[in-house]
Amino acid sequence: MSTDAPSGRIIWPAASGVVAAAAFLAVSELLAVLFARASTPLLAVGSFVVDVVPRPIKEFAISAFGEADKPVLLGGLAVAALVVAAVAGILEIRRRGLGVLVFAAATVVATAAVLTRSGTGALAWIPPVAGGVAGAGVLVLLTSRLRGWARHEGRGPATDAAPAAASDRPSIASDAPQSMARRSFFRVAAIASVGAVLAGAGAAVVRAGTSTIGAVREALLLPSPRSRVAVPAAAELGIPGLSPVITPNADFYRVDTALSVPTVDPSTWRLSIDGLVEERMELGFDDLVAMGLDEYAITLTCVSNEVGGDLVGNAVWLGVPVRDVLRLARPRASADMVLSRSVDGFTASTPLSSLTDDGLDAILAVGMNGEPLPLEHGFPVRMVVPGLYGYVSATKWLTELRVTTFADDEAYWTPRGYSARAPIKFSSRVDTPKLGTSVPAGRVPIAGVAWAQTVGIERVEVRIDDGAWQEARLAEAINADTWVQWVLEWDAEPGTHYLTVRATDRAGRLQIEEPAAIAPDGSTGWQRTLVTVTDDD
Ligand SMILES: Nc1nc2c(c(=O)[nH]1)N[C@H]1C(S)=C(S)[C@@H](COP(=O)(O)O)O[C@H]1N2
Ligand SMILES: [Mo]
Repeated sequence: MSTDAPSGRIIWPAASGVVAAAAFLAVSELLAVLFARASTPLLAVGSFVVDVVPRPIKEFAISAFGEADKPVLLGGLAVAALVVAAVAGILEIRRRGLGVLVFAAATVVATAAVLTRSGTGALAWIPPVAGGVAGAGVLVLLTSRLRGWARHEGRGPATDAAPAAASDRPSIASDAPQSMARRSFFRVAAIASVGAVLAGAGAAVVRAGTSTIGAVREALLLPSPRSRVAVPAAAELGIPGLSPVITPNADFYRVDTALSVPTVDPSTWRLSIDGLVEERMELGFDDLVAMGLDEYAITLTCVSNEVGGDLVGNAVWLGVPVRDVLRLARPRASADMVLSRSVDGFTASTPLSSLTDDGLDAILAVGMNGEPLPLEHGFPVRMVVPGLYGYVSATKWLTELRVTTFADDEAYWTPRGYSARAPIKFSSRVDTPKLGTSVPAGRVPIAGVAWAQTVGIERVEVRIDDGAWQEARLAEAINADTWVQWVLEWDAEPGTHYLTVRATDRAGRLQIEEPAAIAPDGSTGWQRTLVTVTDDD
């Protein structure tokens, strides 16, 4: 029987490569539990890719996959790793050492990715290097078994080119050594695969068991706020399809560069306030909370929000004014910026005055809508600054406030095509009727939200087709830092209609009509949506 012989086959060498790669991943996962939580090669390489991909690709990923952009990236990397592994297996059987070279290269890439992550310890190189050694070892072992299998098929002496290149008809060499050699290959492959699965599962179990931050958060009891936000009943119009005035945590948009949500234990969390200050300071979580907590309603907006988009949300945050915290360290007069840093290396550049001006409620938040911050929204402490896009202000998993200058320091997004300073461009959005839906003729509420953080919305107007602008009814605003709901009752006539919406802020400025892309400092334009009105009755 030659149908299951390895000769001329690609399958078994490729499979050897894949099993070896599984050993690579499993061993590095397992060791990462001990030496460096963030240092599994796949995650580190993924994060590296996130940091280096050009802006248009990142924008495409966010718009095409939305919240699924991270799983898609990791899945894509896994597929790429699988292909490379298979190729390494095939190369190794063709020429001893070639496949090992591929594993060595992968080890170098993974180690570099791990070491360039922020917050990695001195031993972070161990998981990828040990994984690489394990993977290469398994590959060599499996390839030698494949050679043995080929040899016993009577291909003559195994050479480096043996199984794949051999094309003679099999000799009548006895079947026994051949099947023994074959069994030997499958035995090693099975042991390696089972070992990899066990090691990987073991790592996952240990991780789940020790990743208790979710439980720590559940158990965390924050003191009652000294003052609460009163959400007026008239702030909520209660129209079906209209965004609730307070966005529930589960529905709040999420944007960040973190492939795995950082786990930060409040009991060991430290915030350092350094740079251009008279006195460097360090605060623990209890110190921060002891400064006294108040509630603040603030609408957060992402610079990546297109006109009409949903990367905007409103929450009641619980926190401490940043100015009170900065005051402890006494910033020098020469400073004009605070570079806030996350445990995962993300940074944001915020004008110092946006944090210290008395009229502005820039806060270090520990709570969101009556709960401790959700893990993916920055637990245990994040910044929230009214009036600035998130990427220049809303650092999650905060660990450092570095008082500095725009001339001396730049933030994560600055060399990646976004402005160092980015006040929110005020905007308005239609929530209902939804774009492309149809509604029955008659009374139809056109409703949405509008925001102009720190200033407030004065007026929202809607135009149907090319008609006159009609003033919408505004709900009561919670404050000038939050969005406000609006509604216009419309006598909808059958046919298709264009709806256009625009806002005016309390400084008397009209929303910018000219469309602008999200880069470098936020989109502009008036949202225009198409609605079909059906003649039902
Ligand atoms: N650590 C960290 N903080 C971050 C980011 C990030 O990538 N990493 N992204 C910022 C951006 S671009 C925005 S719009 C807000 C989004 O906050 P959310 O995910 O809680 O809605 O977080 C900001 N804070
Ligand atoms: Mo953002």
